[in-house]
Amino acid sequence: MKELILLKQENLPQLADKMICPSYDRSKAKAGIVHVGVGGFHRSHEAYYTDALMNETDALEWGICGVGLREADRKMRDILKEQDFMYTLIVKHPDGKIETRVIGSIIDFMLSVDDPMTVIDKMANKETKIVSLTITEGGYNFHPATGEFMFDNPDVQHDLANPGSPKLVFGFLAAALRKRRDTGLPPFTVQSCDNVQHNGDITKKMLLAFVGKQDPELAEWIGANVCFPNAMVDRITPVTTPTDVELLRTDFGVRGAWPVTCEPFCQWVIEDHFSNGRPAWEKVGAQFVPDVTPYEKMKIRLLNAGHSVLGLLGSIHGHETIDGAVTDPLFAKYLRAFMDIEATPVLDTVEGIDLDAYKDSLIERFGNPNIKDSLARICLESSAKLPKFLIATINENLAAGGSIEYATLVIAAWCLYSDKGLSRHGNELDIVDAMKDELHQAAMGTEDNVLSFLRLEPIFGDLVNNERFTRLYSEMVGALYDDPNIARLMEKILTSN
Ligand code: CS2
Repeated sequence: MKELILLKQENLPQLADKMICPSYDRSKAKAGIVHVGVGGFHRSHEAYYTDALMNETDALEWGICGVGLREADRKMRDILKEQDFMYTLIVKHPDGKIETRVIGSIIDFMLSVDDPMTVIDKMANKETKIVSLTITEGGYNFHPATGEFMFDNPDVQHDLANPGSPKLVFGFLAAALRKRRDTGLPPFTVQSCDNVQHNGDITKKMLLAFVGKQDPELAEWIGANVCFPNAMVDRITPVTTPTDVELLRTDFGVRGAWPVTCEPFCQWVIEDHFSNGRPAWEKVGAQFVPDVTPYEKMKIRLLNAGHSVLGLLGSIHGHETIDGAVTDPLFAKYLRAFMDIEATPVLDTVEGIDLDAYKDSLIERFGNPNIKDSLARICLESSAKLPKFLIATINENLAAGGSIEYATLVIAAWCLYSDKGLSRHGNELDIVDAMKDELHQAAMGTEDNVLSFLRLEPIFGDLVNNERFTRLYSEMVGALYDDPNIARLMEKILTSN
């Protein structure tokens, strides 16, 4: 067997015969961006755009230093370090075509759990112009129903008491911005890349709440000087599987641990206000717009919510992947009806975007048979996702007198999922959620009190007091607990609308 080529800087000339590789001089790159949360999505999205830009324009001042705030990030750091911080991006087209490229934009990686001060110093370094974040929906630490910063989080308490050795992102941003102010450096931009509506505004609000408690003068300076552009980010990025690592070996003769796979589609719409310069990402496909609001709402309420609809209903039905679910005619019909009847009426118009075409394209993207996006990934951390993806749509439809059937069945399914954790065939579902125990406890109470699940106030706010919603929800939960045949209920909703 031919020897495998290791993914390393020194092997780039050999690798370049097999796939697109960085053509820029990585040794001259500087970390203009410090990125917190280097998972699959950052690697298929911001790091990809930045690599493309460095290839095209030699923008060497915009390299990325990755930061991991959790012990769980050690594995990624170790693997990337071993590969001189490079990895392979495997783009899988629906027709089976595969494109691979080595991404070289990440040039360093720090773990704050080892030494928080090095991370603070890196963010406070003159070269750093942007601190970007992919910290997941839950990482923003706001109460889903009230939108306020949750000070009772023990890590927040720790960070307030220990400004020099924080654990959470807000503690790091505060310490680094303080240092920059005190040394007379301009602030960096704080750029959120998560699926949270108004992600920049929310980041600002959370940071100011935290810093306001710790150091009101600094909060004032941040409020007046730091930019937090809102952005819509999009690229479906499933969990990497051993088959992907194997594909690199067998089809390309490359040994690279932890490649990232994704769909060909990629979108990034960003508000153009930055505190300290920015990469010309528009040269490689990003869009800069004055107001991202309509784009982000459209994406979260159609794509992400659509994922959750397929994820929860599909898990109970016994589907395992998004393409498996969306190629089931009943699920495809239900998804489209949810989008048309419940999600679309509460969207704002997006100039230049044909919503019908956008929805068609979503269904096509979900159907990509080579992505194999697992429903387990879609359903993980549902407690942080559903309030923003789906419950917001229910609330807006309740206020406007719109339809709520399609989404309500998803909440009823979520209750059964959290209670029993089983598919219709009795297979155990792998539930990963920071609130898993609370969800389970509340759902378990359903047989005694049908509204028990809805009493999780941090998730549902005061929905439990809405008569129209609770009436419908009670009926659906009752029917589902009698017979967990979700398809029957989906059909019933479809025929009555
Ligand atoms: C998914 C997203 O996490 C989820 O539930 O909907 O990860 C989705 O795949 C991305 O936002 C696509 O851009």
